Amino acid sequence: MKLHIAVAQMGPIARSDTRRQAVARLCDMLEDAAGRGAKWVTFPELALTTFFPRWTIDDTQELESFFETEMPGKETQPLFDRARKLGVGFYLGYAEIAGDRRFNTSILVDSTGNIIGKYRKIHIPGDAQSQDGYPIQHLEKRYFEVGDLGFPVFDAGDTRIGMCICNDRRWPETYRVMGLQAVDLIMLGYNTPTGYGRLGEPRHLPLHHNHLSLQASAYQNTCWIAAAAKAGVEEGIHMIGGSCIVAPTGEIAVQALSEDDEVINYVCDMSLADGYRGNIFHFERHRRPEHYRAIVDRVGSSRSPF
Ligand code: ING
Repeated sequence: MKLHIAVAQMGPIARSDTRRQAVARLCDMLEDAAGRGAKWVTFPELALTTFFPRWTIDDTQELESFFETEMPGKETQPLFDRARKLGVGFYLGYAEIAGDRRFNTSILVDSTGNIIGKYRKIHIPGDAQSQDGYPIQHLEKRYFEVGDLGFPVFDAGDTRIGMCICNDRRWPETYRVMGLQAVDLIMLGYNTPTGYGRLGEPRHLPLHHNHLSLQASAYQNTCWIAAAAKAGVEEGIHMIGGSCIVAPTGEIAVQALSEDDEVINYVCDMSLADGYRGNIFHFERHRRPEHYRAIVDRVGSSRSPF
């Protein structure tokens, strides 16, 4: 079975940009992707606003201006309408207010404009307070709760589609929980700055770690991965691009070249996973959960035996 998918990478969104401007860019890329024949489009994490967790924001009104209280809302409805007109489904990342709770959220919208799945980011990176000595801050723990929906997998026709968000993609547990639900395609968005923390790591490594995580996970869980960056220098801070579509072989099928709005697409042969699922990664035949207890029983590492 062939599935034609696209990834819509975004360039920077300025703090002063309106949702209307961001949605117009998303609609343009949706048109581009549909024009190429894609049936699914993956947009980035927090695709409607600038990556606001880079700042300490004390003003409640300003902070809440970065969140959506309804989805679709007045300003996002045009994206749903365009998707329905084009007959294309999409993944969209945004900041969600649900009652008195706040999440870093993504939704899966089918080609009729219906929301068929929701995910709330579980691995919330960074800090709750600004860190002395850090050249840039990463304050998602200040603004988002841990997601409460688990890692669900949704049926979209014959394809089982899962989602995650940014830092989730660095943790093998994210993919294995979905792999154990027979996921075929994982969509994810990310905003990944270079130069975070005291790491002072060489500038090429964030991009390397991005692809390393995605390629290993696609291979080890016999699934396709569609990963969309928000990229470029956004409010003075550089974020990696490297959006890509990764095959169950672990190979990058196509990747973005720019750090701007850029659509990439690929016709995925969904049977490519079969050879791996039937042999080397036949979970039922080869996995030994009785020896994996530490993964569930422990949070941090410890020198003591189990
Ligand atoms: N961004 C980052 C990511 O995991 C991060 C968090 C920042 C990790 C800087 C390492 C260095 O790609 C999000 N939004 O999770």
